[in-house]
Amino acid sequence: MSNFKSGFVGIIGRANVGKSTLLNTLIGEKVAITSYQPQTTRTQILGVKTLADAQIIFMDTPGIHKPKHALGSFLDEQAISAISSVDVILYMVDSEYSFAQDFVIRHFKETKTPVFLVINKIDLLKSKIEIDKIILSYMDKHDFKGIYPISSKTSQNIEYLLQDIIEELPLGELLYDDSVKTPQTDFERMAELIREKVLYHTKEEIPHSVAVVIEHAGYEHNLYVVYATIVVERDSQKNILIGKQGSMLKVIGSEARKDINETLETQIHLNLWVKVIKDWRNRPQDLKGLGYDL
Ligand SMILES: Nc1nc2c(ncn2[C@@H]2O[C@H](COP(=O)(O)OP(=O)(O)OP(=O)(O)O)[C@@H](O)[C@H]2O)c(=O)[nH]1
Ligand SMILES: [Mg+2]
Repeated sequence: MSNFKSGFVGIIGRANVGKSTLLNTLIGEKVAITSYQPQTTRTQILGVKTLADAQIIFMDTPGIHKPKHALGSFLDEQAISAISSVDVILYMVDSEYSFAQDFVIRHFKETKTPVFLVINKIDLLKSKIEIDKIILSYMDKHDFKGIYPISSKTSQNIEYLLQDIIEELPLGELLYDDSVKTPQTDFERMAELIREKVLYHTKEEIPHSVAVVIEHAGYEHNLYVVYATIVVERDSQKNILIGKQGSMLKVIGSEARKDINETLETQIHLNLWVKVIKDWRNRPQDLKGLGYDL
């Protein structure tokens, strides 16, 4: 009998703790976008890691927060639903604490799934005492299967975490072809990479008000041209995104094209447009059209 193992691992936690960065470090490729802005991830994003003895499917989720609109509730549902369908839960925290986390921990009591407490960003901590303090503050919250101080950025302790995850997985077959790193389509990945550049170049409300749709793509002469629309909620946001004489959109487009070409190992030409759909985050019908499938 084969000893091969396979299974699902959910990465959940508050926004901005580094869940998507961990996913990318584990997979060794940018399968999820990341940013210094909270609420970057908007859907469940799968990353597939195939080793000689196991295949692990990691599920990155949106940061859990107090929902203020339809998109917000959708994000929380995406994160919470991951808990019930995985073999291992990675509950990620960093050096901060908020009551939203107690709300999440309550869900762990309702499941038999092992929960690993993953303390990320230890590269930012000055001493081991600081790590111990965080560990102590979580000890009485739940009977965690293991506690892992890591750095998604420097890869510290990642290998050790990976080995313990494999221990918990059931025996099973390959679920994805061993060459697959993520089941996302190229269009989905391109839209996300464009949104990532918007997040890095805008502030305040704009990052949360943006969605990106790939309208179509195809060869024009010898060039593969991708047409994408950045959707915002207000005219003022559209103006900011376009910038003086189109300067902002130019920077976003140029960085997105470079990253798409590098990440997807392709050669595209990118055509970007900006469009206003008033209040789309509160309209379930529009959410669906923008890739957030309710
Ligand atoms: N110093 C340090 N920074 C990190 C580490 N991991 C992530 N970050 C940074 O933390 C910020 C948030 O990272 P993300 O991976 O986007 O966080 P997330 O938890 O996926 O956030 P949401 O998708 O908004 O829920 C980014 O600026 C990352 O570069 C780490 O181990 N060390
Ligand atoms: Mg994320």
